[in-house]
Amino acid sequence: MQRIPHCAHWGAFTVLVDGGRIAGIEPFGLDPAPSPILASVPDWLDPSVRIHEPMVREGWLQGSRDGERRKQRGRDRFVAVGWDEAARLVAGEIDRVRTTFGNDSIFAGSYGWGSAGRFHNAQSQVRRLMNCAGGYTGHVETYSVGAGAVIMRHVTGDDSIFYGRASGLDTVAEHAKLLLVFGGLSPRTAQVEAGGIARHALEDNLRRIKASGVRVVLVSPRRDDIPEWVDAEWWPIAPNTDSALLLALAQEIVAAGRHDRDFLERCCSGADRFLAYLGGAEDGTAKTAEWAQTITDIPAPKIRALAAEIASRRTFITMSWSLQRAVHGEQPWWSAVGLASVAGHMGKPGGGVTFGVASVGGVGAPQSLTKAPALPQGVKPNKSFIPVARIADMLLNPGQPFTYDGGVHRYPDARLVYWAGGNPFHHHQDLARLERAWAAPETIVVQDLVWTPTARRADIVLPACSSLERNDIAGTRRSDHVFAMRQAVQPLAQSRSDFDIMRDIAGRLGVEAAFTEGRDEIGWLRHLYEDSRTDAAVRLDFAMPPFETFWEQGFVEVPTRGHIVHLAEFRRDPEAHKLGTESGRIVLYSDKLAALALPDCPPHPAWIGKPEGLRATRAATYPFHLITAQPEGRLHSQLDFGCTSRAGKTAGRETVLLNPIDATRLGMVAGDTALLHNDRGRCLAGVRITDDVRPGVAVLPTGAWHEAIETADGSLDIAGNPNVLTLDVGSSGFSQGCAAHTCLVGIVRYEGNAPLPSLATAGPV
Ligand SMILES: Nc1nc2c(c(=O)[nH]1)N[C@H]1C(S)=C(S)[C@@H](COP(=O)(O)OP(=O)(O)OC[C@H]3O[C@@H](n4cnc5c(=O)[nH]c(N)nc54)[C@H](O)[C@@H]3O)O[C@H]1N2
Ligand SMILES: Nc1nc2c(c(=O)[nH]1)N[C@H]1C(S)=C(S)[C@@H](COP(=O)(O)OP(=O)(O)OC[C@H]3O[C@@H](n4cnc5c(=O)[nH]c(N)nc54)[C@H](O)[C@@H]3O)O[C@H]1N2
Ligand SMILES: [Mo]
Repeated sequence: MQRIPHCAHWGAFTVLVDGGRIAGIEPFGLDPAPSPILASVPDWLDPSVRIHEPMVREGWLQGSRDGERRKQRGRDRFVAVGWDEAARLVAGEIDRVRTTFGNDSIFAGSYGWGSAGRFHNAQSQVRRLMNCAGGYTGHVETYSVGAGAVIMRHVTGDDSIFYGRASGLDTVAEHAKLLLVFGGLSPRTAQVEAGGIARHALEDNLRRIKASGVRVVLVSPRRDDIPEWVDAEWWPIAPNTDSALLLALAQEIVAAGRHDRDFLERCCSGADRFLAYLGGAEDGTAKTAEWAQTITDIPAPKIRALAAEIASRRTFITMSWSLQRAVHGEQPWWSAVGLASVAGHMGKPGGGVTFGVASVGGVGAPQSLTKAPALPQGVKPNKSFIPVARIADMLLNPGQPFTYDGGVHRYPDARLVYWAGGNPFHHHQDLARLERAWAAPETIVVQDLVWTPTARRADIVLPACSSLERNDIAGTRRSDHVFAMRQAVQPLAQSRSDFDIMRDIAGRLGVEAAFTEGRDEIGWLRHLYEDSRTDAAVRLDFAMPPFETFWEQGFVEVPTRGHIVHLAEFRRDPEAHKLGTESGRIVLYSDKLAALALPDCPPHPAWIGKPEGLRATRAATYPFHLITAQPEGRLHSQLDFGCTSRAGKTAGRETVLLNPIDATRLGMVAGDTALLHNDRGRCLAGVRITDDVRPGVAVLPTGAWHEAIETADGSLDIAGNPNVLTLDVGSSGFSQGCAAHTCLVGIVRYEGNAPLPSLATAGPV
């Protein structure tokens, strides 16, 4: 029996290999709470879902770039062509498009999580190749934190408050009296970290917080967003209305004369304008507790009492990334900074705001001080980009202007799309719209392990092998270990590693030497590791072992920075520690935003009504607010066919959570099939009934492999992918982030006889 060290986004583990086959998986010994998803890892090798050989769509081969034939994507047959022909075709398309239309016409943003391996990281590999080949259109920002990231760089100056370098949970148990949780602190999401995680520490931290008697209030449409044993008080807020609650808490503190005048004066800019807005100077409405009650469903007396508590006790606010994945997603985050500034908690131990604690496992956990291994993507020779979630907009509107972060830019005319390691036909909103947009490019290349809905809609499909079938290295700034990901088994069928695929294409474009820099796989791993090791030695005087030792033992621990008190130095001396904002201070009113005069992103934190929400007129037709949370038993759409993902399904389809009151009203019982619908699409889901979800809210996790059938009433997704229902608009004209959580649907009991999705009937059991 061989023991092979390896790592996934949900944790490190040892693969037990016997006679070339996987006999078992053992979680990393130091992990106090290993992720259950580890059990699904061997399912990557299931041949029934894998792409075995390079394939080309028949209609593309026959008609190449013919407009009508492009609409056949997803319906045509595929023809096996072998690697030589596939690589020749792909290199030929890259060369044709760059020569005829210019490199801007190659879209290779290629968003997606791929595997934990930092070398074979598919999107880095694609971009490195494209940079060698003259450039490409890429993307900026992420689906995770589109709106929040853009606004926070203007409010607190950088990424630290939302990417893990702000105050963590470790400071809460020691110093805080009140913990306000907006969204959640859930082991469900914390089990994952991009690039792997050594120790899942959330539950240990929560136990400490509970033991030290910190009062915890959970503001969320779901009670199960925090473990039950934490005994949090649950405030079942109407989704997308948190900024109204936060503004009212701030206003009540101001009205009681208990705001921290010194902090607002010394450390913030524009506080007077913000406070004037709270008091009603702008629109005649003071943002009182009574005002917020009508928007949030939270009773006014509770809001006023909480405001008094915040003013008198050290309060830590955590806010999930989810809250900003919405229309006007800037506002809940900016309002939280506004509240914590008014209360004067920013920069105090156990006080202030951190975004994304437990959204991924590494935020709120100790941060690595070393340079995490990463494949250099090279220098991008051209500037063309889109905000990541504007993909369908780009394809539908070539040459048209869009706004982003205060600038005006133009969408390129994308003729070639190259996607590796991502699954837009799970991750993007309003999939029917994406489907229409998808007919625009002349050629679409998809490089993946498995026949995802995106691979099925490609012209050229390149089979990558899984991380288990190659060597790689894992590690991130949000973890305290670097892990070896050693090859456990041989690549399945004709699949190749991402690097081998790219190297072949690079060779045909005449840029192999620049692409590989003369290194092979192990040469690169050694190089990336040595890069981190040298950095640790020079900068930190920390000795990481030589590559051979690391590779043999499978992991190395790196030094971390614990107990961060974010903005502490700034608070002490704001002049000496200026923030990277327009004023050098925390921005509560932005002159930059005022000059832009955007209708959907005002110059201070504000409540703005939403196009879809429980109070919107549209709710008369579509009465349920749909929350598309991250799935418990898988990572996005990865391993949807795996055992832990399947365990969460209901009779083969994704499970929707409904409150008992709603279920009774709809005449539904557990195990029924629900039809979720709106004017964008329809999908089926199996019903689970729980009072952990507030009335009026339905929760359908993301990631079920989109599978549509045509019915008399139009297209119907039979797997339960919620993105046939979600709204594809930018969070605002400022940030252009993903707004998936702003979505209303109707729900009825499904009486038809739609088939089960293919994954329910094939694959491993
Ligand atoms: N409605 C709604 N939609 C959402 C969200 C939401 O909250 N609500 N959340 C959004 C967020 S935050 C995110 S991050 C996105 C996630 O969206 P994605 O990152 O696109 O989702 P994944 O399923 O992780 O896609 C990764 C793909 O990489 C493939 N893969 C795995 N390993 C390898 C490899 O080694 N090589 C190659 N070439 N491929 C590999 C997998 O098979 C899979 O198809 O979804 C977004 N979509
Ligand atoms: N198991 C698992 N873990 C994951 C992932 C995965 O696919 N699977 N994906 C990872 C990725 S890429 C990301 S970006 C993170 C995302 O991390 P998050 O964005 O934090 O995760 P979500 O599950 O989208 O949302 C968390 C909770 O926020 C609550 N919520 C939603 N809308 C609102 C609102 O308007 N107000 C309030 N108060 N609460 C709201 C919902 O009840 C939801 O359960 O998760 C990561 N972790
Ligand atoms: Mo994400």
